Amino acid sequence: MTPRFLPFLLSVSLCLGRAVASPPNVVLIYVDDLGYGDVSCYGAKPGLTPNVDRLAREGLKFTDAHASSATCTPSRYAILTGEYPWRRKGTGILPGDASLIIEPGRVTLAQVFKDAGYATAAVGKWHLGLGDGNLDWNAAIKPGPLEVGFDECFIMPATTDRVPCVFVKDRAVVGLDPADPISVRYDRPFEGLPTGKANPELLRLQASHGHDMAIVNGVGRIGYMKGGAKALWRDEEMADRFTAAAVDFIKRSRGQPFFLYFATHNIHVPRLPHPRFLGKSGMGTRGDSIVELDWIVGEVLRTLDEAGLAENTLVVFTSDNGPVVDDGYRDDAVEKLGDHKPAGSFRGGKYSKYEGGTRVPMIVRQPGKVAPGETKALVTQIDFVASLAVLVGREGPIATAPDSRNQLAALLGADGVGRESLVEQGVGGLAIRRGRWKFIPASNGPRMNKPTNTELGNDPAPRLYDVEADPGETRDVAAERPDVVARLREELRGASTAPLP
Ligand code: NG6
Ligand code: CA
Repeated sequence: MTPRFLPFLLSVSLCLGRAVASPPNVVLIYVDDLGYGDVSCYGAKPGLTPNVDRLAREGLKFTDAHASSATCTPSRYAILTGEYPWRRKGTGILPGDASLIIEPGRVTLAQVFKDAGYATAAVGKWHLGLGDGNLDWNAAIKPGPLEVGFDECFIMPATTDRVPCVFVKDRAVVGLDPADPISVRYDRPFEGLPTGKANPELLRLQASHGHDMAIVNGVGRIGYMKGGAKALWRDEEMADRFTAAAVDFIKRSRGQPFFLYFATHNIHVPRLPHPRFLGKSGMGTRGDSIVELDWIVGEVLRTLDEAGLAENTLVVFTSDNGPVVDDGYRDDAVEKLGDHKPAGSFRGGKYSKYEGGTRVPMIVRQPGKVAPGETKALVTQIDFVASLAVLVGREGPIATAPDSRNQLAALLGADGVGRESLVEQGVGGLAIRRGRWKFIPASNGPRMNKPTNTELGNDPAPRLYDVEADPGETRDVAAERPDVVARLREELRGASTAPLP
């Protein structure tokens, strides 16, 4: 090679080096209560979810991906911190007036991106608490998402069925009239205001269990609130509002790397999709909420296409816990379920230690980077922090994410095995997966979550299942394989009692 070519070659290779090293934008679509079998590409009836199916066609579909837990707050804590939630007190399902449970300054998933120069935003469901005690909803709402790595947010504080039923943008309630301040509490009603319990005649959606406190938009909620009339959300518009915020962030962030945490309120109860989706699924409002969710996914994909960002954006689609049919309202979900199987072939669902509790749909797409297909790799959302840190070029371990491991190769499809083992959290305890084995220790907890009619996986005898041969966890093989039982019992004990860093 003659020396005069060197500068040219050097600049080409530097350019290529930069192009190869240039990390993609990341859009994480985090769905609420979507079960393994709830979308067509995972076994629901054809045509229900064309946009999610497109994602699966163009991306990598996981068949053994897990949320950390079978309910919302702990799974969200895990995906954002990289720490198993059961290591900390206070990480169960939070009321809407709870304080923030992620310590400000921690290296969260959002902070990883922020430190790498990304613009970061949280849109949709939060449910990780806000403030640090006695929060005044009429003043600056902090600490919150902006103190744990997000540049901006447009969120609902807790769940669709918990007060306060308002949107929070950055640190303020959207549309709040100072002359009509908001008060929120969970311990007793506000005098003079109707409740679902005292005034069921005011409800347009009856509760099947709980949900009998404040009445907002004719729907009984959990918790009590007063004031803020102009700021109250309208349930039927929530998908449009959140989608508009997500689309706006993507469009504004074009030209710089960005991370969008888009946590949909679909398909949690109360299921009140926009009227344009009513009747579209033929499965009642739970199915219609899935159709609305699919529209949301379509809007995100369309925005990326139109902005020319599809190639350089890693889209991750997954859910915070397994499915539930009746979660507290008399919508028509049970009656109209038909032969739809929300948890696919898995046992249990939301709240449960069986696979239906944490095994969720997960699709990863980046055209040209992630080869389309299907993978059996065992993966967990807890590993997003460490894995995506590697994606954006961060070096060194993250001390506050002790359970998060670099599984980037599995997430991008290069490694078809993934983790050797992971811990699953149901209501009332833990279970462990190692390869094909699933061990559930003995537990005297209730067998059923009665109101939702879900098997919890609590059993006075320890159980062992071969989930490869028997995905439905129907045949206990503990007596046949005492060696595996002993090994997994020990491993779970070790993992759950390991000292905190
Ligand atoms: C339960 C609620 C349920 C749902 C759940 C949290 C009752 C009877 N049940 O306590 O409706 O809100 O909490 O769901 O109130 S999660 O997906 O946010 O974890
Ligand atoms: Ca949930």
